[in-house]
Amino acid sequence: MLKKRTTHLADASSSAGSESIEQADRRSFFKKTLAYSAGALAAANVLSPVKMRADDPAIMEEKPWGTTLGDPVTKNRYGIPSAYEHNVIRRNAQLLSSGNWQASIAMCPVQDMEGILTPNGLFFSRTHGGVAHIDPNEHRLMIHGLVDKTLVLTMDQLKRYPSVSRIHFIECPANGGPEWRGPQFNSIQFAKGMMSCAQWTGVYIKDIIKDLGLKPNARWMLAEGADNSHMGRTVPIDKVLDDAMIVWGQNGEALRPEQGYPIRLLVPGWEGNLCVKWLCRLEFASEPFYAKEETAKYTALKPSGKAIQHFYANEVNSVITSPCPEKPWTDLKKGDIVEIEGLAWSGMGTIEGVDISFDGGKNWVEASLKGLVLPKAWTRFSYMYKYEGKPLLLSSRARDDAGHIQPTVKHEREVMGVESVYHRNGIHTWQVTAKGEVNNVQILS
Ligand SMILES: Nc1nc2c(c(=O)[nH]1)N[C@H]1C(S)=C(S)[C@@H](COP(=O)(O)O)O[C@H]1N2
Ligand SMILES: [Mo]
Repeated sequence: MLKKRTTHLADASSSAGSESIEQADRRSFFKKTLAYSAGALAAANVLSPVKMRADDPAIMEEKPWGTTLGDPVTKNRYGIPSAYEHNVIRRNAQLLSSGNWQASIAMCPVQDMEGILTPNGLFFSRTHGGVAHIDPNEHRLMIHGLVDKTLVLTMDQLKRYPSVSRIHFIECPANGGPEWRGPQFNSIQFAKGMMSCAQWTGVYIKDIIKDLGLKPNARWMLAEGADNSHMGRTVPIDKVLDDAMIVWGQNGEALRPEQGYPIRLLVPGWEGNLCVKWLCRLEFASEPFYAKEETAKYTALKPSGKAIQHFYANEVNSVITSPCPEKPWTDLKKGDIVEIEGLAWSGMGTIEGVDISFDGGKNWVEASLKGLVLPKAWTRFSYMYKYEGKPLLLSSRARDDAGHIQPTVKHEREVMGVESVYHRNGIHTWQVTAKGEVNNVQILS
């Protein structure tokens, strides 16, 4: 009986035939990884022995919050985070600012994010002419050009279209851009903080178009902002009719002024600069054209001196958020079980898997994806690791369901050189020292 079953199994696997060895290996490898993780958890401690003192004042003493009344519920009409979280803030760097704080960027504290949604007060903020504060009653959206019916909408009229809510990241294509020539910041916030992820509520432009009618020669859509920069961007019509949205809601409330209140364009997965904030005009046209030539679009400079002109989707990418320079492992003891966590994202699809390397990319193990796994959204990954107090080169490598995988830094440099600013998605590595400190490094071999 047993023999027969064994034979049967062998037959089944050989008859699968076309299944690649790599896949089969990956599967059995994955099983082993799971077994290890579970075993490690049973055998070791997530926390090293915790010393408790009977006279610990945190246990023994009455605290003011337990002996006096708290605030009345009427105190904070709009709630704010605990005062003890005062370090969890957006940060800006002189290096990323062209000499003033209006044409600048405030980076998201990626190291402090929980789950996949960025709280609105911490969403990264990039402005070319400062944050506009628009009175929605005085704001209109004009839709014109190659449409059958021109419209000028009030905000109330726009919101009469059936709304949808979608979770998507926005990433400036310059995220990590200062680091083409090598690490610049010993910080995840500065190295990777030009991105955030939110649940956006608004209307698909294709649904408005059903109402307006599009002329057959409409190939491009210009979007213009009402802020001081009057930023204009053009988006190809296929993307517009696929999943571009006009949004007014962000994580359950109105957009924040920093995100373009009262409305912005959302072009899921594509360069953040296309997501025009304080949106006031959409024009459909047969040719790509730009409100201001110099702010028209980002291009990618190649070693040949030529630039890639139309370069829209943010490529598959990932970064380990714990540990990172801001969240080192200096408190760990040998034998501790620790969770390695990170974020992966792709503007071209859904994250399919993330691998982790402890030796700078020579060997890889598969992490597990945690929580919601959605297209063009931050995806959290996790790996339980037994800390050994050894130096590590800790890297993550994501792949998406469109078949893309992150390149090595070496490969990326071979193809793109180091002169570009945009679209860096090479494998990111943290050096973990024997003491558990974490440094930003690049592996060039
Ligand atoms: N009107 C307007 N829209 C804009 C910008 C701007 O300066 N003005 N900055 C763009 C850039 S470069 C990026 S990366 C994203 C950033 O979106 P966020 O500030 O909500 O993070 O907004 C884009 N939309
Ligand atoms: Mo940007």
